[in-house]
Amino acid sequence: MSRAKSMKTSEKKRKTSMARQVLAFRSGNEMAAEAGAHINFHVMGFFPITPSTEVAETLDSMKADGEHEIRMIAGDGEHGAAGICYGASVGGGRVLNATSSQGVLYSLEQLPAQSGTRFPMVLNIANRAVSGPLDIRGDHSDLYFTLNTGWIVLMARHAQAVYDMNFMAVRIGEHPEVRLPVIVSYDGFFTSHQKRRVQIFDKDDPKVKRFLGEPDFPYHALDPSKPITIGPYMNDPDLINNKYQQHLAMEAARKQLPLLFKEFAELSGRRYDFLECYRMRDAEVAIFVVNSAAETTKDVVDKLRKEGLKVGVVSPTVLRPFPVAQLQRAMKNVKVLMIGDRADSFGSGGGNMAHEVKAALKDDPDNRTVCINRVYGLGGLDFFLEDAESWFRMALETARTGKVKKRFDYHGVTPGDPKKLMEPLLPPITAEETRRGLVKVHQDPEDGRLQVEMAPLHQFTTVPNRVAPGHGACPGCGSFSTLHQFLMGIEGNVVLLFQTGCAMVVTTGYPFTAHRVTYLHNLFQNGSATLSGLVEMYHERIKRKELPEDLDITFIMVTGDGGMDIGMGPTIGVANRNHRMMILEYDNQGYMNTGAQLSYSTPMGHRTSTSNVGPAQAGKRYHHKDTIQIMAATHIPYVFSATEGFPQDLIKKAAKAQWYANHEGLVYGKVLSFCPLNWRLEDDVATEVAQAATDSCFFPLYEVEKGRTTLTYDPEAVGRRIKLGDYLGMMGKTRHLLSEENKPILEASEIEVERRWRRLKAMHEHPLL
Ligand SMILES: Cc1ncc(C[n+]2csc(CCOP(=O)(O)OP(=O)(O)O)c2C)c(N)n1
Ligand code: SF4
Ligand SMILES: [Mg+2]
Repeated sequence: MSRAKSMKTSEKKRKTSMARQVLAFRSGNEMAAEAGAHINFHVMGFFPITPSTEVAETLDSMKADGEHEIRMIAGDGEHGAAGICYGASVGGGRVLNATSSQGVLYSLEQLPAQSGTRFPMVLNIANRAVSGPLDIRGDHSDLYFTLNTGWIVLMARHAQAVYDMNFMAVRIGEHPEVRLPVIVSYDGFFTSHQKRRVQIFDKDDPKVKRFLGEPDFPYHALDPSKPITIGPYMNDPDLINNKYQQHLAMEAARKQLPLLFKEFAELSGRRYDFLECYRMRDAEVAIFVVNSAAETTKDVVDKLRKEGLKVGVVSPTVLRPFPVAQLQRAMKNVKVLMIGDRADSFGSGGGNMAHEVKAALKDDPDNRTVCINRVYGLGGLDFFLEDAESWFRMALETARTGKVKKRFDYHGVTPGDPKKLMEPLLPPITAEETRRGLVKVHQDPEDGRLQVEMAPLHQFTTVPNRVAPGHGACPGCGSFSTLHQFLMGIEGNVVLLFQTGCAMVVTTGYPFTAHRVTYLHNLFQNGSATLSGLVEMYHERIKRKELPEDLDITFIMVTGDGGMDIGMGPTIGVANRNHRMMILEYDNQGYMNTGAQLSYSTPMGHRTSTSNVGPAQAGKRYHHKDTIQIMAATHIPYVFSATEGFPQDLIKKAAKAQWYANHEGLVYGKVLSFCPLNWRLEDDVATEVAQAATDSCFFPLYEVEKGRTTLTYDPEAVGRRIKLGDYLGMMGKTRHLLSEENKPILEASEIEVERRWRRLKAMHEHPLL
């Protein structure tokens, strides 16, 4: 047979062993979801965080359309989501998760437990900068934290690779000699959100199923005939052996990956290797960069090659196990290597990639490559062609002169002007401006409860708003009207702490702030603990006479309903310690800031981006969390609910809240907060909708003062009770619940609302309940 004919035959053979594929146009997140749906993982535990949220959203929407069977479980935070994933994986099935940034850090503790007990799963990380300050764009500071967790780390430079790596992640993780969990890491926004032309396997092609095989766990927690102990207490001398076995598993992965890459190439026609080397064969100067920046750098290589310059790019496809031998081979002729790090390892004199690459080259006695390291692109700062070119020119100059000007530096830093001082655009609100005597609070000497005398409502319009106008909230957003109404009832100095959410994000885009009083943001879930620390410092410094005794500050944490999911633990801690502060939750029934995912306060049947409506699903599956009752059960002095539909009631409760927070301890209040964007209705109907929520008894107005429950408005007593359906019919997100097919959901919601309402009425009537 001629050589040409034999090549044709092997090409044909290769093609016939390939799975059928279709051309599509998808982003990296969508590709992670496509792969997830095809693999049909048993369970996905997740928690929304930009820029990875879309993976769960897309899968949820596919689930609503009946396209896969993955059991989708929304965690209470990433720590919970990672726990759900771990629990599911010890059950012997396939498990998926996706997260970014703080989500990686908040689940970090779970990752070594997963790898240390050798239960495989797949975690997609759309890389994003870690706080603080909060930045939602991409760098590799989250990824670097995972490098010591014992997970295999696969890198996806583009959307196609995200898809491909998810299939390979299942296989390498479940290999009997490996049995390790796997991270698939891709750049936030650049890869997660940009759509590309991609290939997707035909779901009915049995070759893909054959490639994936069936999960075959040698042990799991769901076989009562073979009881096993998972996660025993283990000290020396065993732990070191456990870690050694993990090391051996990584080394086994190192051996198995090339075989897997080959097998995948036969299935898909796409070949991967540990390192992607672009025009490296004779390169004398090279750049080492991770993920999407490598794609940009390739264009610059082509340009410089036209000038006759011997340059190339190296980018790892696998970070764990680190491709040491491949790197040593790739650097054989390279005189100068510029290593780009999209995160710093502060104080170590370089980024993690620089240290690892240098360590790998040091072990090659023949290697003479000079390494330069630049930290670049932090917080999503773009890496342009010009940046890559300037690195090449610097490396070429080093190769020519043999002199390195600066081995380690930052690239893309803009020095500030120390003489330029920030002037506030609006003056601060002074305590005197807010002390207008419009509310008077007296304590009843008999039962210790409070009476509030209030001036007519119109007089409160004179109270200045502590949050300046011009912030970035949607028109009609209820969080600011309710917050302003609430603060009208609070006199004197206030310090505000916002947990992460819409209200936080839209008021403080650096260098601007809408806050005219002192404001603090820490993390999404840790606000109550943070504020309790500040409150105690305030009292301690007053006690030590470092601050004036009459400073009179009221401390208020503002949180969304999502913040009361992920932050429930620290909040209960603050309640148990009974710090003198208050927590105001604006409940807009979802994680609006990240694109309207379900929160535990989202009621049953409501449509969100992770509780979609389709032929196979009708919104959220379970009832809303009763946060007010949870907080009442902690026996703090004062708990209340309110809405902007009843402003007098809200302001009165604010005045009581201030008194209790300053005299007795923690106050918690929940205000129903209108979100026209995600509730899908006009932006000027907040009052009607809020009133309907209360009149349908879905959102009763009441307070629990020193353990005594009082309804502050009873729609039945004033003849205003309406049906739950009348309230739900007002909003686009719930209108589907009025259809004939969704009648059972509406009826279940009515029963639950009625049950909670009757219980409250009984508590109102009986002081001991
Ligand atoms: C540990 C962690 N997980 C996830 C996020 C992403 N995140 C920021 S705000 C938010 C939703 C906030 O919801 P909510 O508290 O209800 O406030 P809203 O946006 O609705 O105003 C999420 C999921 C984060 N910042 N940190
Ligand atoms: S999405 Fe909703 S909660 Fe967020 S700013 Fe817009 S209206 Fe307000
Ligand atoms: Mg919310």
